[in-house]
Order: sequence, then C-alpha cells, then structure tokens
Amino acid sequence: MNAEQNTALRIDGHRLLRRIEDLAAIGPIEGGGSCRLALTDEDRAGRDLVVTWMHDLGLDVTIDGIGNVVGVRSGRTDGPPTMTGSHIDTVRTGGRYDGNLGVLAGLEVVETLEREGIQTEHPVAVGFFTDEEGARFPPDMLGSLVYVGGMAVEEALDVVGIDGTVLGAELDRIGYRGTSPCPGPSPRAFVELHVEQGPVLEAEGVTIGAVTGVQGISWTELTITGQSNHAGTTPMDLRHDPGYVAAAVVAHVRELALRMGSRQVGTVGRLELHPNLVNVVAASATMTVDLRNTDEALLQEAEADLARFVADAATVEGVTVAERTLARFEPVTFDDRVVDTVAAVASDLGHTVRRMPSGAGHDAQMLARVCPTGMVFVPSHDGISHNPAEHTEPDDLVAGADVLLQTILTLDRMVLESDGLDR
Ligand code: HGY
Ligand code: MN
Ligand code: MN
Repeated sequence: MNAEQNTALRIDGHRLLRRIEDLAAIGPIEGGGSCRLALTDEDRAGRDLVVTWMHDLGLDVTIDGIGNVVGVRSGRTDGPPTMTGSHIDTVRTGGRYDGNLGVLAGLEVVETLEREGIQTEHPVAVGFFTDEEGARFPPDMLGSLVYVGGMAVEEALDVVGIDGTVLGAELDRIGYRGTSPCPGPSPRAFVELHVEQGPVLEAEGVTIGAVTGVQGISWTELTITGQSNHAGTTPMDLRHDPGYVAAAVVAHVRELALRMGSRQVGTVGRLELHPNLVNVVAASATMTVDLRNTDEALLQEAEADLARFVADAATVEGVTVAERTLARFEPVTFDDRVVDTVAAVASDLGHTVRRMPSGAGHDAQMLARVCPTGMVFVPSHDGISHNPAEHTEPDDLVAGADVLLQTILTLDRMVLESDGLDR
C-alpha cells in the first residue's frame, strides 16, 4: 500500500469504544468512572487485560524494572520505534478516558496496520507507563520519568505511598516488576493521544488539539505540627493550632493564584488533620499544594510566595512546618515537527484543530527529554476530568485515534535524528 492509500486508512471505531468500556469495567466506581490507583489489585487487572490484547496482536511485549509495559510491532528496518502510549492507572475518582484512550488508541493503530497488512519502515511501539497519576506514589509521571532516565529506578522503588506502602513491594505484589532495563530504549519519536481535561476545545467547537507543550508542575507536602489540646478548655491566645494554619494556607493558595492571574493555578487537594476529632485541637495537619504555570519564572515566584506565607503563619501561630517536594517539573515545549504533523494530519482529515498547551501533566512531557514528541487532544465535555463524569463524544474519540494513526504513519516516513544510527 503506498503513502497515498495509507492516508485513507481509518481505525475501527467500534472496537476502540468497546475496549474503552471493557477497561473501564475494571475498578468501576459510581458515575461510570474507574478507580485503579497505581499498583493496586485493580491496576494489576487492568494491566493484565491490556497485556493480553498486546499479545493477541502479536506484539513483542517487555516489562521493565518499574513496571512500564511496551509492545513492539516490527518494521521493515530495525532500530528505535515510533512510539505511542499513555497510562492506565487512575486517580481514585478517575474517568474512563484519562490515559486509557491513548493506550487503547495505540492498540487500534497496530490492529489497523495488521488488518491492512501494512509494514511500516520503522517498528511501532505502544506502551503504558507505571503510576502516571502519582496520586498514590508521587511524583506523577513516575514510570515515564524512570523510563527516560530522569529518576533512578532504585529511588523510585523506595517511594513510600500516601497509604504507607512501598512502591517496590507493591510492584512485586502485583507481579509487574519486569527485567527489562531502566532507563528504557529511546524511541525515534513519541506521540500521545489524550483527552484535553480542560474546557478549551469544546468551548471553541474544535475537535483536535495539537499540543505545543506542558506547563510546569510543583507539588509540595506540608506537615504542620502544633499542640493538641482540649477544644473547650484552651483559651484562643494559648493555642498552637495546625488546623488553623492549614486553613490559612488553603485560602492563601487561592488568593495567590488569583492575584498572579494569567495561567497560574493552585490547588490543595489533600488535607488531613490528626487526630481529626470534633473536640480536639489538632496535633498535626498534613496537606499538599499543587502549583502550575506555563512560565517557569512565574512558577518559582508562586513557590516563593507560598513559602513566605507558610513561614510567617507558622511563626505567628507557634507551630512548626516540615516541607517535602513531591514533584517538580519545568514547563516542556514539544518538537515543532511533531506538533506540525498533528496539526496537518488533523486538517487533512477534515477536522478543526488548534494549537494549545496542556494544563495537565503527561508521560509525553518525559519522553520529550529523549526524542521528538507531541500530543493529540480531543475535547472533554465541560472540561471535566479526574471525575467519574469525565466524557468525550465517541466521534471525537475516534477522530483522535485516526489522527494518531495518520500522525504515526507520517512520522514513519520522516527522517529523524535517530534513524540509521547503529544501535
Ligand atoms: O497531575 C497531572 O496533571 C496528571 O494527571 N498526572
Ligand atoms: Mn492522564
Ligand atoms: Mn490524570
């Protein structure tokens, strides 16, 4: 089949939608979403299902030392593959498309090439990375960060989760500590399909996002320690109340983000008091602050502002604060050749398309460290995600997968840096 005939190729939308349903049925939660926190039994079951599909497609499946799973379809030549993929772990209140769409659309790409008997010039790889969400074991994008050599696998295996478990032990428990080396082999190019998880595409009536990059991410855990005391007998001027400081930090994060404006966002997603009882002034408060900005200097400014506020509030209340960085990634810009290809393919397929940055973190931002990388977005209804109500129209899901297919075929015909290198 020649390149022109290839452009007529389309994925099997019904099979894609069916597989999304099949995967969503693992770890189901009320409202139609899924809970498959990284390295839980539900994550294992999801992994087992996708690995079965990979084997059914005849892919050469490898599992590395942090549990990343990659299936490779051979090309006419050997060497680094054109790679796609994403993640299948979810947050506790996950939707059915976040991550899953990118992995299952990747399988669709392979199945379409198989169905049509197309041999690509280069191998094609489809992968899912461990613990992209970072909600149980921070940081987020942990598996892909290890894959590209941004974090030593030994360090990652020692990460302690929010539930007190150790990542390596949980990886062993679910049977997904593989033998393939970390870091993994760099692909020749990487492109990830993902739901936008924001309101822009739907609001503008655009079907495809050609993603230009990912904003910077800063996750900090604060452990505030005060003096536990009786709620009734302790005069207000004698209190050292970590709960009060935590509440002040929550209010300050909102005020800081609004004051900085532009693309600054700030979130306190986790807040736990101990002993968390109605008649006890808390002994301690543990909380997380998620700050993001597309501009690194502004993100640093937001971090410094937060640190000053926390220090001042702690001094006034007479409490101590221990700070721990859970994740810190600078903004990432994707490769113009991949971004341009996504935009051109989308237009050629007759879809409306706009370039845009990503508000959410993605495995692609890690792969961008080692190869030309880009992403394809499809609209999220009402911009909702990390919520079981997450929804994307079936036609948009299929459109995204067709753009992914044609982008991979276009990249396959391109000459890229790693082509022809003796590996
Ligand atoms: O945190 C994020 O943006 C991603 O969902 N892991
Ligand atoms: Mn995701
Ligand atoms: Mn997510």
